[in-house]
Amino acid sequence: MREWCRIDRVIPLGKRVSELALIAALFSFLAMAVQAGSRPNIVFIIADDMAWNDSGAYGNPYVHTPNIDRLAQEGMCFDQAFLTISSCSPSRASIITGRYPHQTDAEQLHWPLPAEQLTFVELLKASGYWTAAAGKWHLGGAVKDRFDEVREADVSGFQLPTGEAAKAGRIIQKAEGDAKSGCDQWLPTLWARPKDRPFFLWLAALDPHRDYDEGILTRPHRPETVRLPPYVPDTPGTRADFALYYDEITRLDRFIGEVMAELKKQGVAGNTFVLFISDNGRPFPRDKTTIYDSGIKAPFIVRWPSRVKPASRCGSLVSAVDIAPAFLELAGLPAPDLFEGASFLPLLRDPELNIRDHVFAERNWHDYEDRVRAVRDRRFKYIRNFYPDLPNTPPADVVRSPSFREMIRLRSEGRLPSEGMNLFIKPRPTEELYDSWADPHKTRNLAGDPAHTITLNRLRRELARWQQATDDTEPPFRTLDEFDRETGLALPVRVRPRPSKAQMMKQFEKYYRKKKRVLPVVKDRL
Ligand SMILES: [Ca+2]
Repeated sequence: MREWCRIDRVIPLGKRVSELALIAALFSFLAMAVQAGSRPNIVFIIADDMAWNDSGAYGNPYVHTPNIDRLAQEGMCFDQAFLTISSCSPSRASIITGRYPHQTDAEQLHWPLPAEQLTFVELLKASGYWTAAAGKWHLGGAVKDRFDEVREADVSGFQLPTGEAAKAGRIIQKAEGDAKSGCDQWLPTLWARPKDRPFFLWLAALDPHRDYDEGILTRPHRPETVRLPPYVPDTPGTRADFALYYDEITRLDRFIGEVMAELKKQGVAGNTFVLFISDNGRPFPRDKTTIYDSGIKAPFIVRWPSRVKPASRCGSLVSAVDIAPAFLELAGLPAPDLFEGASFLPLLRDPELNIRDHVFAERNWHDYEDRVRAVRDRRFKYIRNFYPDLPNTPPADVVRSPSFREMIRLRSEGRLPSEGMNLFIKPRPTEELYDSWADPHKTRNLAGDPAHTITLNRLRRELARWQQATDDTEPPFRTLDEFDRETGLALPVRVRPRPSKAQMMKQFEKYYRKKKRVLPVVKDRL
């Protein structure tokens, strides 16, 4: 079965679809030979912008997450699981293709995943699984048909409008009640599944993505009892912002509980593999979009009764690209060589095993231009800033947030602590090195410390090797910022839906050619 996988690497993209049709036929034949029910169902639950450690299961006693905590009590918590990027749609594109974002042609926020990309979903589907997605979609229209059914949530609650309406800087929320969570179609999707086939569900929340409403819980979190990282100033405004973020985590938690109860009610909880993760870090300054651990470390909980020891933990490194091969392995299918990761299923049997020595991550344009790469082993993280002339601006929704407005105010008063000033400094250092054991919040850059030269050189080599192996080359053009870096308000260049990578590259070529006639150094100045 490995031979056809190798062929995939050399097939021109346009031909890949027809080759896949052949593969699909083979898997359909395979499916006929497999008794329904002998393969586990797979339920993949993905939070939107939830920090890895904002649940009871990961040691935050202030967020009310009884159902996430129950998942952990019944399954295995991974303590070293990392995403490949801290940005919504590229993170999902990476998970569903089993590849790094820059290999998907969807590495920038809102770039649609092109039809030529292979996903694990179509392989599950071709092998006999019923496949459905419910909630946040965010992958564009070209790959929707990889699922049997897609129930897409309304995203007006966190998308600024474009054109004239954008000038007010306000979101126009159309969804109401539970629909704001993005989870209201999870149960109906489960009710609608065919009962004679194994199923795969991609359940994607909008919670706890901004904007936040007050009063979504009858017992809301209190600002006095939130846990702030050292780089967020402790003020009533930042505490109130964190409490509303916690409220949305608790709303998401309720829907997770409902799904688990429904699986039990349908009598399939015992043969269903559940994986819960988040797509990127917390929507607060120095978290979301960064590739510090606060941006790319993910909650990662597996529940699979009889196979996973209850209340177990795994400290081995796992990457988001290890998910696709694991799901295929559950279905008895081989992972194509196109997929970059390794199945993490062996860790369920033995959490002490090592399936990888390093994880890799990238940061690309997300509202604002940037290009950063990182490699991390169990202890050290090395970061390379390719555009050090740009500041470490958080995403636009965070720039508009009460927490960042507080930081702007304190900066203007000369009272912002040095940990917070990291977001405004330019130029940034070209290289950063952190010791995760001594400095979990990544605030002490060791790149210039002679005591760590050997580690620095080792990780430099690892990053260069990965970039070469995955064909990670510098783009010919910088992408324009679509929001103001101080106010978070949209700039005229922003349009939605955002064009594809191919379309934007053509536009940029024209833009830079025209600009260069009058301003030869425009590329360097952006
Ligand atoms: Ca997200």
